[in-house]
Amino acid sequence: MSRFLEALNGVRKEGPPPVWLMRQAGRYLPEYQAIRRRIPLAQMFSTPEVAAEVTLLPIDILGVDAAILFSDILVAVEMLGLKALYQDGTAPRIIPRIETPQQVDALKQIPACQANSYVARTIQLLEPLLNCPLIGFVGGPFTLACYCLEEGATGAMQKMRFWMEHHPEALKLLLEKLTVALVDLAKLQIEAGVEALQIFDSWAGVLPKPLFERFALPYLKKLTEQLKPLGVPILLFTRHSASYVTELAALGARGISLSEDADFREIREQLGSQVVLQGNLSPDLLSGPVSEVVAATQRLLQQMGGDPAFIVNLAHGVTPAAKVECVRALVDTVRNGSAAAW
Ligand code: 1CP
Repeated sequence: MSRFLEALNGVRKEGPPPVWLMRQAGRYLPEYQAIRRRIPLAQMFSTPEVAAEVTLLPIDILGVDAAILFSDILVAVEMLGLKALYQDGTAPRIIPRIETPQQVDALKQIPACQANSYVARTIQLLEPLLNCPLIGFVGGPFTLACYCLEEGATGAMQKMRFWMEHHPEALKLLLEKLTVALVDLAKLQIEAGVEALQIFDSWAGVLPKPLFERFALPYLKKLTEQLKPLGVPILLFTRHSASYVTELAALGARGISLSEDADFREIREQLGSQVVLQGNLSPDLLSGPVSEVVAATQRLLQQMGGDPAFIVNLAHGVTPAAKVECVRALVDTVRNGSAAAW
């Protein structure tokens, strides 16, 4: 079994922990930029040959332990009859933007095999080409709702806050419809062959607790509950996850991706040995000196390197400002770092 799947099953015994990075195939890679100059982003996601090629880049260049499907959380809105518009330099936007409760009523529920069939085709193309596990992913219902309502999603969530106060029922219907779509898209990926699935509910963790419990958690719960019986391990990611580890762990997913403020030892003690923990190096390290990347990675390994259910990752995605030599140093340090850590 691969190191990544061993850690996901909590049974890794010897050798270094597995490492992969959120946004490991992105603009920091010159090879990615070369493809991106030729092909618009939406077309990269929806052309299986291109999406498969981009998925493989970090495997070939960095030698990480798992591949993550090259797609985006926003492709799921196609199942509601909407489209994601990716523009350089700003957050992606959904068109048409949802401005009224009537628009929520009118949203379609198109099956994933119709609206997002290219996702399944990409996974099938990758199967014979990969020598490591493939991670599939979907966004969380709350995060996708943010993109549907905002003019460009930001942590400020101005429109979302308005809907929470003035149209809570219509917002809940939007979250329900998104949940149905996301379950379907996750199932499509699992049926096509992904070996793990990460749910990115990025903006949920930004909410204060009462709103998190009302508008994010119930839908995340529905999503995980419907996916768990399919037998593929699920990892949960949200910004500031350290504040919500108890709630996230109660959902019963296999693991939690932790934010920078997390204290691994404390959380391991609190949650017990069963939950897989993933994280949590700062993405900012990757645009600084290599020596700091090595030092921070070694500190993390000293703390968690011997934990059988630990996966090295960042606290958030690799940024376009990351230097390839820093990303490589992180992966190499995990591979070859001080053997004293395990
Ligand atoms: O390598 C990988 O990790 C796989 C591909 C991947 C993933 C997992 C992409 C490709 N997007 C995502 C998830 C995603 N997309 C999230 C969740 C994680 C997170 O919080 O970052 C979110 C919120 C999005 C939405 C999105 N799509 C953004 C963020 C904007 C914001 O509001 O902060 C952006 C910039 C995109 C476009 C996009 N998707 C993926 C990439 C590599 C890019 C940038 C592409 C480019 O500019 O060339």
